[in-house]
Amino acid sequence: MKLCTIGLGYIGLPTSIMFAKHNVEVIGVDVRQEVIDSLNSGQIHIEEPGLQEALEEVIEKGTFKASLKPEKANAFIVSVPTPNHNDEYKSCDLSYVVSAVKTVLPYVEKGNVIIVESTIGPRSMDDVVKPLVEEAGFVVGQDIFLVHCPERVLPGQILHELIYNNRIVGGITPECTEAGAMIYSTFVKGEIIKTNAKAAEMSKLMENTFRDVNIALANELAKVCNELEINTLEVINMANKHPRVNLHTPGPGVGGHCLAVDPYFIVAKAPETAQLINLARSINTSMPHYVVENVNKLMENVSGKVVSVFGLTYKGNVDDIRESPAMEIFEMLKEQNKYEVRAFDPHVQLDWVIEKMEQAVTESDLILVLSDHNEFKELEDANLESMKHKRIFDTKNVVMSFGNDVEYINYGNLHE
Ligand code: SAJ
Repeated sequence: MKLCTIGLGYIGLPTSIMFAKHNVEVIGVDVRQEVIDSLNSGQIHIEEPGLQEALEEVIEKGTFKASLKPEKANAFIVSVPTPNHNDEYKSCDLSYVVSAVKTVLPYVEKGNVIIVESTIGPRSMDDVVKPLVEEAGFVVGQDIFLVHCPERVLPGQILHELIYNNRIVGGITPECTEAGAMIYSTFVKGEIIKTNAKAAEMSKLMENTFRDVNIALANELAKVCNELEINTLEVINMANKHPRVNLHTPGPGVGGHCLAVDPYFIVAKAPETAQLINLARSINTSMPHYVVENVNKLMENVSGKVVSVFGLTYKGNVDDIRESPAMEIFEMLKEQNKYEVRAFDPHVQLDWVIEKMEQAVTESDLILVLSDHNEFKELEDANLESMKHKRIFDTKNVVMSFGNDVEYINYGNLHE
């Protein structure tokens, strides 16, 4: 089988490499020349455990090639970004998907399968993508098999989850579904769940919305507990011992290109009805302000001047700073013009990010932890002696050890 993938980002690249590992001939297409050059020379451009070795393996095998142009293939997978539109309800911007489908259509032949993996608003396949394929003169379900197969892998565990997660395959017709399922059976060991395109779209959105709403609940409870001088984290741990309770973890806000984006796709399609989903979004987007407010309080009572931000990424052990609440907090603190704000993140290579932890903490009045990187778990030997005020505000509850004379603050004891 020959496969042509469009979009070599956080999902498209691991997916392409996974097929190539399983002896499928893969042409990976991207519009960024530097990404093509880097991949063809055997170097990945994103951080994901195991991916570099996997790329080297498929280049060695000769089953993967990156290119600016698509080629004829048996199947095409579209894995491009779907940001929010800048409209009232932040609806799904399908322009990259539309453009990717239009790019491949000249290469498509009867019998081919077109799969959209990008997360899309409800009904996008039926109302937008299908008409594009029909306009090109194909009968969907007879000539061309059109499928939505949403990606549902967790950054940081992508290579494992690609194989072992269950996979939802939603065709425009049952024939399309069968064709899509056949393709993923190349490497998927989880269950392949067959459905229609609309249900597949909605399932992906429901999953991320479930998580976003639950995190909003945890964030709201953290604020309430803080107001009432109750240790939230202790209570969440206790409550979670109930057999049917699974409270999520409060944090500095919800980031990434999924949870902070996808729930709006539902809201935009049913704004009158999707009240809770919309409210959850606004609770989560309020968290960076809440963190900044509390930093100001903490700094006020030591007359501090230097804040050392630990972690800029949207979550731990990844290098992704897209839609990152940590970045938002960092910017907000800087804009206030009250403190010298330093950024330290071992996963982010930018020239204004401090490389050495010692340098980031010297003369500092507060370490503000915003991402749960493994490197932040043990700060015992981090030379915190050089800090002016030895204090840590850990919004991710990740720091496990920090030395005796350090004041440690998290959402549990923020009120004290
Ligand atoms: N977060 C919290 N508290 C929690 C859990 C997460 O504040 O209890 C925050 C994280 O710090 C981060 C954000 O939420 O800022 C999202 O992180 P995440 O680990 O929950 O999820 P993502 O965005 O990395 O990946 C999600 C996953 N979806 C679900 O778990 C339902 C993944 O399976 C999807 O494939 C991915 O979205 C996607 O691409 O849509």
